[in-house]
Amino acid sequence: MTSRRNFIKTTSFASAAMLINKSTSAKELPAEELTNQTNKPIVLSTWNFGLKANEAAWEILSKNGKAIDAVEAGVKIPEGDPTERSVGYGGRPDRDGRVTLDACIMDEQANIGSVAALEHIKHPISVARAVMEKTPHVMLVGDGALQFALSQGFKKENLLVEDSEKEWKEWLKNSNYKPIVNIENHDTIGMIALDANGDLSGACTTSGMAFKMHGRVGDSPIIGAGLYVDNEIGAATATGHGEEVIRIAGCHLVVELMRQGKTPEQACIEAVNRVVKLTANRKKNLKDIQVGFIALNKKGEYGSYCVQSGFNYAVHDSSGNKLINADSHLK
Ligand code: SD4
Repeated sequence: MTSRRNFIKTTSFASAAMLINKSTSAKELPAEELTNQTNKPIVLSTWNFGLKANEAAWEILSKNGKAIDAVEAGVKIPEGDPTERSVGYGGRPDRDGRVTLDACIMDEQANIGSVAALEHIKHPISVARAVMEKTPHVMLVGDGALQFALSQGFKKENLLVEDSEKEWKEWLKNSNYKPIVNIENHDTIGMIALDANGDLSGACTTSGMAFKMHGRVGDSPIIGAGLYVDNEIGAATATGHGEEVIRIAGCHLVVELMRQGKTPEQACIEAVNRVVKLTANRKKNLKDIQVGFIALNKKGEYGSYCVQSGFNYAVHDSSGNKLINADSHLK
């Protein structure tokens, strides 16, 4: 297999060893003992901006904080950054010039909350969390989600920044909706974490595909598609063309594959293979599609896979914070 995978194995073994006993080096421990250890805490998130997001999550995880608090704090970093043009404030608008946001969150007890097509609120992930904690429901959309957010004290703001507005006006000249693979790069942030207590949680937030139809909802706020957590098994999150992730109930599939004994990377590979197969069956061009998964299991082992090269993700554990290029089906 690739040297990257070996690198991953080496680093997770090394961190496991550090957790076992600070004065014992990895070499002194028998391999079976190392593999029985859990690499925790650990947090993974999609794309380059995952590095900064991981730092915020690590602040909480490294102090024995809860994974659910870590993932919310982590994804709020790109949400609040107007220069990140695919998440939260500063996100690209739909074809009507409206910034509509999708987000969801899931904790170790299978509590879930989600918002879709939410406008004017900078941190949709926190609204999703409020849906989870303060309503009898799991998902609120559009105006209802906005009304709920306002009732909870969230501030109504203009999220359309100048650069996004300019791009949208440029796009209007041809109004051709054809997302170009990896051009919408650095988009959705999906984050999954295992805390020091051994609990898993995840969060996912995005402004969705740029210039989508008004009202279009992608995979990111859909539990089971853009995110799934099973505290007995593992967690997964997705990025890329949401329609394709929804088609295979992607993240639920990845977690179920881990339940069947697959490693996180094997599970991501098999889920991507499903996308590849369905795309061929539907006689669509795979070159027009990007889907990437990242996954983490209960032992703190992780992996990823995507359709096209160019997808990366950030991992922070006790050995540090690093960016990893995901292996891809198309090279
Ligand atoms: C969506 N999955 O709305 C998101 C966008 C994304 O790479 O991740 N694009 O379909």
